[in-house]
This record gives sequence, structure tokens and C-alpha cells, in this order.
Amino acid sequence: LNAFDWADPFKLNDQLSEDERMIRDSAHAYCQEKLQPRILKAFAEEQTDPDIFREMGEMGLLGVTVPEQYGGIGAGYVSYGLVAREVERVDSGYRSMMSVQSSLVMYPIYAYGSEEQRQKYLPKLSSGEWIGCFGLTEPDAGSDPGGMKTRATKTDGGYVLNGSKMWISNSPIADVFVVWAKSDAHGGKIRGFVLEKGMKGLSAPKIQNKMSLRASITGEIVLDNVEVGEDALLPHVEGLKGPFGCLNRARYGISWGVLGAAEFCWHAARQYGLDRHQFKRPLAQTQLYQKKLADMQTEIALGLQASLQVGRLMDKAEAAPEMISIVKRNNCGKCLDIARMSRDMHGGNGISLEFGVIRHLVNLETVNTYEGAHDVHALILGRAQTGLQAFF
Ligand code: TGC
Ligand code: FAD
Repeated sequence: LNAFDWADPFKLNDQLSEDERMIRDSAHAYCQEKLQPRILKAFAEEQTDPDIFREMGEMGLLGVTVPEQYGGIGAGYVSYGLVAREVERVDSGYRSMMSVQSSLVMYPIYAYGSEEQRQKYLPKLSSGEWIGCFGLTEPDAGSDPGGMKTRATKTDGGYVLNGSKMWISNSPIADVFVVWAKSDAHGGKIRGFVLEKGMKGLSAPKIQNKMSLRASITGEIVLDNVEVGEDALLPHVEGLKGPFGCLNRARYGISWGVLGAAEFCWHAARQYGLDRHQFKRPLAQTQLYQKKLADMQTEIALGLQASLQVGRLMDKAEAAPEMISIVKRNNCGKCLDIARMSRDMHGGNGISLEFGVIRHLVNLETVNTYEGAHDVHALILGRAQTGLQAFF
């Protein structure tokens, strides 16, 4: 009989290259040694530690797919996914900090920026010396970013930006702001701008009292007549495909990340069931408990295979956005269910931050919503198979 590893049912490990395993293992070691011990306090006190960007930068975890000449490590999308899984095994907020910096700030500057912009921003973002944020969502434009009101108006030497962005990860501590606005000089098309902390009229107040992602700071971006030069414009993209090109990468990373959070919840439930006795036997020796563990194992194993396949296609530049919608949507929804189940299997202890599972559960509520809500990805997939758009 071939051996069965309960924790790696389909031998994911054997499907990775040696480099991929090495990147995963060093991310795992950093996350377990440096991040895991900090998370309980950070979450309880709603504190974001900016040093984490510097540490991640040192470990090569920022801009994994960005070429080495700009400070990245030039690895592939499977490696990026493996890093997201390890970071989110600790906390979705830490993964959020990493993925915004990598996919939503470094990627657009790399893919749509001028050579000057690449050289100015990418090395400092990849080292974590500078922190970045991505402003697409607005108070009145969430699932429908095409409805944004933020405007860039042409001036002699550049543009003036006005508007406000809402729910922006990292913004209160950001040095670099990638902001999307409708530009009158480009026929009202959406264009990307790179702004810097300290610009007159630019502010980023913190959003208080989040019950989810409490270790990852979130804020607004307020643009009150912010004047920028022509050099702030990302020259090589226009339209919604600009922000969506970035979102494709971040959504794909999330599809791996949530599986890390779910694995934490699954392993915790298994161990809890082995340790805790009720009715004179371990909880894990009951049929209902084992069925739940089997469901967790199955969904996680299937989710990992799916994300691996999408990652392999991304590495060959053959992945379609709809494939990413499948894995983002399904993995988020399934991992949220798994976290809830694990919370239940921990009984009363499940609501204590000490056990970690309720934290993952409330975090995954956000992850299921941002980067395209669960139902919005259903509509993307519905449109792809019927040819009929049902958004409006
Ligand atoms: P639609 O007509 O579908 O498309 C407009 C233009 O965009 C292009 N496009 C894409 N390009 C590349 N990749 C994709 N995935 C693309 N999807 C669309 C499309 O080809 C078209 O181009 P063109 O040249 O023909 O103009 O646009 P729509 O307005 O009908 O869009 C509908 C919908 C629902 C698909 C879209 O708006 C959507 O996905 N909404 C969700 C919004 C969202 O994901 N927001 C995320 C904000 S950022 C964030 O949450 C960060 S949290 C990160 C963290 O902390 O970890
Ligand atoms: P809405 O769009 O108002 O949706 C509300 C509900 O209606 C959802 O259930 C949705 O599925 C449903 N719905 C919407 N349209 C339809 C439809 N046509 N048919 C059926 N149902 C529909 N944004 C950024 O730009 N940058 C960031 O860094 C960022 N970070 C975030 C961090 C956090 C902690 C959070 C919570 C959000 C963040 N976001 C960020 C914003 C996020 O992307 C949006 O919250 C998300 O896109 C949903 O938009 P909304 O909140 O306006 O909800």
C-alpha cells in the first residue's frame, strides 16, 4: 500500500520544485518564529507593526515575482502563492499587508510604470523601507469601481486630484499611494497615479473599531486638490484593466492564503479533538467530529490542487481571470466554513483568542468580501458561461 500523509493527501509537496520548497520553508520559518508569537497581542490591541514590512523585505517576501534588478527575487506565481499560504497560516491581516505591497503596489509600478518610476519605487518597496497602498474602492463605489468619482484634472505641468477612497489597507502608514482616478485629459478613462506621503492635500485617516483584520491597519485616502507632476502618472495602462490586472494577482494569492488560515483551523481542531475527552473518550473518536475533519481535509486538499494549477498557468502566462475567480471565490467560501466549523469543534474555548480559530473566522469574513465579494465572482463566472451580464 502507498503511504497516506493525512496532512498532505495529494502529495502537494512532491509537485513543487526544489526552489519552491525552499521559498516555502523559509517563509514558514519566519512566520512561525517571528509573526506567530506577536499576533494575539496585535489583534487584541488593534496594532499594526510597520517593522513587519522591513522584516518581510529582508526575507525576500515582498515582490516575490518582481525581477531581481528591482529588488524582487524573480520567482514564479506558485512561489508567491506558497508565501501567501504561510503568512496567512498566522493571520489574514499579515497576508493582506504583504499582498497589497506585492501585487497591488509593486506590480502596477513594475507593469505599468516608467523606468524612472520602477527605479525610484521598487527597490525601497521590496526592502520594506517604504510601505505602499492601493486606492480603488470609494464610499459609493465598491463592487462597481467603474462608478468611481475621484477625478484627475489636467494642469500645465501635471494633474490635480480630488476625491476619496475608502477601506484602503495600509493607507494610514503608507509612504506610496497607487491611486486610480478618472482623468479628463484621457477622455474620462481610469488612470493610475503614484502619490507620496506628505503631498499637500493628501491625508489617510485610520478606520477605527474593525472586528476583522485587526492586525492590518485600514484607512481612507482623502484627496483635496492634490497637485502632482506628469511623472506621477502610470504611463502604460488605461481603463479598468489597469486595476484589474493587479487584482488578478492579489486574488490568486488570496486563494492560497485562505487555505493557510484553514489549515491552521483544521490542524487545531484535530489536535483539540485528540486531547479533549468527553463521555470517556476523545472528541476525535466520535463520528461527527471525524466527519468534520474529513470535510476540512477534503476541501483544503482540493483547493490546494486548484490553486496550484492556476499558479502553474500564471507562470506560463496562460491563466484567464475567470480561473482566478473560481479559486478566489471557492477557497474563501470553503475556508470561512472550515474556520466556523473549527470554532464550533473547540466548544467554549473556540471563542477565546488564545486558540486562534475565532480570529481566523472573523478575518476570513473580510477576505470573502474584499478583492471581489463572493457573489460578485459568481456573477463573473455566470457571465462567462451564459454570455449574459447580470450585474445591473
Ligand atoms: P467589465 O466591463 O467586466 O470590464 C471593464 C474593463 O476591464 C477589463 N477587465 C479585466 N482586465 C483584466 N483582468 C480582469 N480580471 C478584468 N476584468 C475586467 C475588461 O476587459 C474591460 O476592458 P476594456 O478594455 O474592454 O475596457 O467591467 P464592469 O464594470 O462590468 O466590472 C464588473 C466587475 C464586477 C467584474 C468588477 O467591477 C469587479 O470585479 N468588481 C469587484 C471590485 C474589486 O475586486 N475591488 C477590489 C478593490 S482592492 C481590494 O479589495 C484590496 S484588499 C487587499 C488586501 O488587503 O489584501
Ligand atoms: P458593496 O459593493 O456595496 O456590496 C455589498 C453586498 O452586495 C455584497 O454582498 C456584494 O456581493 C453584493 N453585491 C454587489 N453588487 C451586486 C450585484 N450586482 N448583484 C448581487 N449582489 C451584489 N479596497 C481597495 O481599493 N484597496 C484596499 O486596500 C482595500 N482593502 C480593504 C480592506 C478591508 C479590511 C476591507 C473590508 C475592504 C478593503 N477594500 C479595499 C474594499 C473592498 O474591496 C470592498 O469592500 C469590496 O470590493 C466590496 O465593496 P463594498 O464594501 O462597497 O460592498
